Amino acid sequence: MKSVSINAARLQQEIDDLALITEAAPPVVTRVLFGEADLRGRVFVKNICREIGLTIREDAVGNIFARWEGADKNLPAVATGSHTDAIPNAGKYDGVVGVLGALEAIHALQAAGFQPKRSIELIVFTSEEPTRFGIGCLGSRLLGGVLSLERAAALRDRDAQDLEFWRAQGGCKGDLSSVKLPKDCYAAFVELHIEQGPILEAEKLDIGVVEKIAAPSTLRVQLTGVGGHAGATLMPGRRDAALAGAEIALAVERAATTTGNPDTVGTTGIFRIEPGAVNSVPCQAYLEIDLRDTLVKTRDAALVQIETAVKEICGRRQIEFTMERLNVDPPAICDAQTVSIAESAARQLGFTVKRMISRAYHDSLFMAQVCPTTMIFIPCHKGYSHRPDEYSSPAQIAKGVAVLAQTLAKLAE
Ligand code: HGY
Ligand code: MN
Ligand code: MN
Repeated sequence: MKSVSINAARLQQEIDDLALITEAAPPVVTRVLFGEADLRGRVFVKNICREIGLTIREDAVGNIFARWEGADKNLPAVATGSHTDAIPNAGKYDGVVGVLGALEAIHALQAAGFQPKRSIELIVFTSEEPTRFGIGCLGSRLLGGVLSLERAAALRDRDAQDLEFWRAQGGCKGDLSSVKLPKDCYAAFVELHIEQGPILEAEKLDIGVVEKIAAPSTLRVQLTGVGGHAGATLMPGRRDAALAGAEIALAVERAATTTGNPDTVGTTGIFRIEPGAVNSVPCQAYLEIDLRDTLVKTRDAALVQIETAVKEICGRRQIEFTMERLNVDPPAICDAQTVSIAESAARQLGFTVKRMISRAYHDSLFMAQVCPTTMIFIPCHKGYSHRPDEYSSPAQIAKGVAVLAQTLAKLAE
């Protein structure tokens, strides 16, 4: 095989072009599940897959599979991939580096004359972000059989639309029961992703290899108080839903900062109040709470502390509430052998590398329940992510792609 050369300029152009497919005004990137921008983004990626001769299929929830056939079709393939959906007010690299970068890695291996024994398959996962239904990794959860078909059928977006409605919008065919992957369908899965944290940049390192992915959970709380005229409703006896929500948001912060584990993080990322008129006492509040941790024990203790606080606050303020755990997931432990293959690839390429924990969740969290999995991280500026000034340089991205290409070649030979 000739030496593998990554076309950083071509890849950057593709990243920049995809970033222009957005629901918002560039440079803001937003592509929510099966919305118009998400659908155009999928077409954009599939066109590149076709240009490099990959065979494409889509499953019943819209996960896209693009395969480079290996010499031995009977062997489990090697998979790589990530997501192209993006939360509101996002940047252009989260997920995209792992999709377009994987295509560039495959393109470069083809150009170098590499002939894979095992097929290499790109997966573009449906709805890695939680924006549509409140739960992240919808596509990889169903691939891994982690989300029951009943739970999937019960999902509703903020307009009470269900998954069937959005599957139809996405042109998905087939029954959801066909999505779950058979055990050992893949020999390994490797995801390239920006770190979404400051460590690699701060330590001036080229590459991170992920050994563990933190345990995420999401709590949905609906609060109902009593509305009224802001001027005519005196303070005593008010049942203000927003103030109950405010106390709950502070209880989330308190729970996350008192576990004794610095890796516990809690965020009230969604906080909507109704009717949203300055001169009207809020009668409704809706919160979505994101709680994560590298340790299940402290994550679960913090979750119970928050739920207890919700009950106490609503009792004291005479606020009715409903509370639902949308997801409470275990952490993922990455496969030691796959980790060391990726780490050796980085070293053989002369890059500096460290093993690390991913505090962000990814589709790898669920692919780790399907097959041996690891992730390759590249630095991102000041760790910024989920904001438009998210940034990794073409050189940093090219190093990640080169390590991915070398890792895929090793796994597929
Ligand atoms: O929220 C996360 O960790 C991921 O970026 N969706
Ligand atoms: Mn993200
Ligand atoms: Mn991501």
